[in-house]
Parts: sequence; C-alpha cells; structure tokens
Amino acid sequence: MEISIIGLPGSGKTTVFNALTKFTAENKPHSSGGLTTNPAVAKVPDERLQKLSDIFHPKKTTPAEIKYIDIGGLSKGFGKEQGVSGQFLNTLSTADAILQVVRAFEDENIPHIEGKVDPLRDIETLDMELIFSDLLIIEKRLSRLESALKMGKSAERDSAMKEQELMLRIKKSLEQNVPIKLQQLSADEMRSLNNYQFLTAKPMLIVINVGEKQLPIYEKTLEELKKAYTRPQVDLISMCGKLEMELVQLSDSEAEEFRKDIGLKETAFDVVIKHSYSLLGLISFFTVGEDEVKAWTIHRDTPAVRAAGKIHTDIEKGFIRAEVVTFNDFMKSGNMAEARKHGLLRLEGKTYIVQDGDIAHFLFNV
Ligand SMILES: Nc1nc2c(ncn2[C@@H]2O[C@H](COP(=O)(O)OP(=O)(O)OP(=O)(O)O)[C@@H](O)[C@H]2O)c(=O)[nH]1
Ligand SMILES: [Mg+2]
Repeated sequence: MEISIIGLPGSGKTTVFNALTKFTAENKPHSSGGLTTNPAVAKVPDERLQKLSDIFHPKKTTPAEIKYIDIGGLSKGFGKEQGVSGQFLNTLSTADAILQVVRAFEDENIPHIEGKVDPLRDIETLDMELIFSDLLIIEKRLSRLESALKMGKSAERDSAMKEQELMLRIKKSLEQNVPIKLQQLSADEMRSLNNYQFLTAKPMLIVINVGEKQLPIYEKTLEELKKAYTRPQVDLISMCGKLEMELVQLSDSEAEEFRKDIGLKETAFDVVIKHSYSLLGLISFFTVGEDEVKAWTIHRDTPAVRAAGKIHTDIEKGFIRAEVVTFNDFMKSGNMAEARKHGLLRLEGKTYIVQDGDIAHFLFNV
C-alpha cells in the first residue's frame, strides 16, 4: 500500500512524514529548488503477529508494510489553481490513498503562505487543486476522443462515444466541485476510469497538524473542523507533527511516559494506520510456519484465490483450496494439530472471502 503525503508548502508534510516513518528527512521550511519525492516504508504494528511469532519461533517475522511518500519543494504558487503537474502528478497517481497535511499550528517565525492560519480554507484550496488537475486530464482525453470520433471505425466510435459521455458527465460534476469519489458512478464506470488515476477518485485522510501549544484544545479543533467539513469518504484526524517527530526519537518507554503525561492515548503512527486501513477497506491475514510468520494486507472483499495470488501468482493459478483458522480459534487451540482435532481448521474454496485475522494455508498445484 502506498500513501502520498501532500499539502500546501510549509504545512508540515515532512515533519508528519518523519513522525510516521521515523525517518529523518530534512525538513526545511519552503525548501526551494527542484521537486523531491521521499519514500519510506513503515511497518504495520499488529499484536496478533507478535503472538503468532511467539508460538512458531520462525526464522523471520514479517509485518505488513505501508509506503509513505513525502513530496517536497512545491512552488509557493501551488494551491492557486495551477493544477498538479509532471513528476508530482506521476507520484500521486500511483498512490492508493492521499494523506493531506493541513497547517493548524501557530508560529510567528514561520509565515503561512496565505498570511493567516486557516485550516478549512487550506483544505478547500487543495480540493480545488485536485479537481483542477482531474479536469485537465479530462480535457486532454476529450480532445483525443473528439479525433477518434471523426476518424475511427464504427466499433471504435461506439466505445469512444460511451467514454465521451462518461467524461462529460464527470466533468460537469467536477465543475460543481464534486470529487469523482462522490459522483456515484457504477462499479463498471469506476473500473473504466482506473487507467486515468484521477486524484479526486482516491480516498483521502486529512491530518490536521496542530501546534504543541494547542495540545489542550486539539480535540476541539478537530471536532470543529469535522463539523465544518463534512465530505463523506474523507477522514479527518489531528496530530502535533513536531511533537510526534520528537517522540519517535525517544525510546518506546520514554515516549509512552511522555504521552501519558500530556494525555495522548495513542501514537500518531497507530492512529494514521488505523484510519488508513479503514478508509481503504483493508484487512490483514496471516501465513505461519517455522520459516516465516507473515502478515498480508488485502481489500476486505478478497476471495481466497486472489489472496493466494498476493503470495505468489503460481499459488493463484494452481489454487486447490485453503485451510483456514481464525486467529482467535488458533490461540484457543495453541497449535494447528489441536485446531484440526476440534474442527476449527476449515477447508475453503476459491470464492471464500478471506476475513481479518484469518490464518491461511493454501494448497496448490503447479
Ligand atoms: N511550531 C511548530 N512548527 C511546526 C509544526 N509542524 C511543522 N513545523 C515547522 O514548520 C516548518 C515547515 O515544516 P515542514 O515539515 O518542512 O513542512 P513541509 O510541508 O514539508 O514543507 P515543504 O516541503 O517546504 O512544502 C518547519 O520549520 C517545521 O519545523 C508544529 O506542529 N509546530
Ligand atoms: Mg517538505
């Protein structure tokens, strides 16, 4: 899973990125020069994986991973309806989700590009920017379709006409500020748009970057913004980026102590992962053995045969069946033999929908 971090210049993207990835990238305000993209992989914490590892003592324990990409060096003018262009667009298009960092922290030493800190305005500015970027792609596609309609054979013309109708419909709604993910397109239509990687079709997690001085009111700040910005399929959370970045540099126990003192229940990292999983409809299943205990990330509605394909395409191709036990049943049994004896190890076919926490073993032919 890949999540791209975007936001207006100086909103705290690199700071949040560092907090999420424990990566110490340079975070200069308004870094000038070329566009930089900075990827880092974060391991998804899962207590269940640790418990399984304690039982199997495998050579290797492999958590699921999320790749975060920090995009830096956006021009100051970004956010003024210039559209998202070039390399920036390429990086964004491959992301499964967008994490938008919004500045809420007050700091007179760090001027805001618009003069005044106003999170809601910034969210709306970025929304406009993403819509504008999608509109540019649609315009280009429409003019291609226009030529195809003039010259193409009748079979091609039919599909071009269908696509043109869809593009025009999406364009109209975008012009009324409705992002593609809220346009109630059919599953077929959404699939046909896959190639374009429209930005407003992607799920978005908004991170309100509050200042360390605002910590006492940070829940209130978030609640107020949630009331003011009520788009479905967008999730809002808040964190103090600067503080979180400092905390990941401490030892776990020191950081926990500190969190307790200031009344923070969870790490920003855990909160972001939890919200990313639910926003994207992701779950985890496990494979176990003496060599490796591993967590895999899949979409909620994935059939067994496709989950198997995550591990290896050969297993998908030669799929016979899956042996499945839930994590809880397995823990009650203590080992596979016991689980089997009590009938907790089920045999499932290709179409079985894998559930969160399933421990699966796939039988296949090559
Ligand atoms: N006081 C305070 N400063 C912060 C906070 N978060 C970020 N900053 C500061 O704001 C400045 C910009 O933060 P960055 O993380 O570099 O922002 P960015 O969005 O990556 O900036 P660009 O990549 O230049 O667009 C830095 O000086 C940070 O230290 C915060 O929560 N509180
Ligand atoms: Mg940056």
